[in-house]
Amino acid sequence: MITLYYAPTPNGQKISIMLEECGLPYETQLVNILAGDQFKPEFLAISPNNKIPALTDSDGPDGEPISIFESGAILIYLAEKTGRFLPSSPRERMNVIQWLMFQKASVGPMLGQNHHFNDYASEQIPYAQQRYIKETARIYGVMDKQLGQNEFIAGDEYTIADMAIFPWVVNYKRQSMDMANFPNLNRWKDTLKVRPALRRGMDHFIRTRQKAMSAEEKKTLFDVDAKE
Ligand SMILES: N[C@@H](CCC(=O)N[C@@H](CS)C(=O)NCC(=O)O)C(=O)O
Repeated sequence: MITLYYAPTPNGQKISIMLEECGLPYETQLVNILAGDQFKPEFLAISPNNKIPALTDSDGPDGEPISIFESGAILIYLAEKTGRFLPSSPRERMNVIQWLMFQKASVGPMLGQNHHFNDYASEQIPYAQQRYIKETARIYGVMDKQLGQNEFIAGDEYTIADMAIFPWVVNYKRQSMDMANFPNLNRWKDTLKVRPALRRGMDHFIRTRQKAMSAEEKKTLFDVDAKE
């Protein structure tokens, strides 16, 4: 059995999308990152960086159990397990992996900082707010250009790289992005959002997501020193 350690955030949704797209049976273990579940020893044993998502599979390689953290690694694992959404030819496979790495190194971290300084931070820091809005626009521009020449982010097939990026781009309003400036990215977003499996993945436990964080929850999530 596959167990997904999950919270309904973009990094969690990447994996619920992939599991739904593959039709794999799985159970979900909710990790309440606002209450500090990610710091519990039993969770740190499978996710030492105290972040969701993580995944365990009782039927891993050679039939032995495996546990994995980092969403990119989990997506590659599931793609290899099922033979889906990651081409097998070396050139095409590397193309998908480079766009997946781009998501992990640029889209997630920079858009995450955009959310942090423009939404969660209790202080207004204009330099940081603008820095991450500009960086978001630059990254949207990179994707828009790529999608001007390709149907999907890594070519003409829907892959794990698209699944990794989609849950971030649907937050474009929160990131102060105007999709009219990114018509190819907008076309891609609108094509993907009607996929039933992607919708199920995006909606997975979405009702448990709260609208606003309390001061105590912000301290749990952002004030690392407070936990020492
Ligand atoms: N690089 C990680 C990032 C995961 C991540 O940032 N997860 C956030 C939620 S979206 C989290 O669990 N935060 C809890 C914390 O930082 O304490 C991945 O791609 O899996």
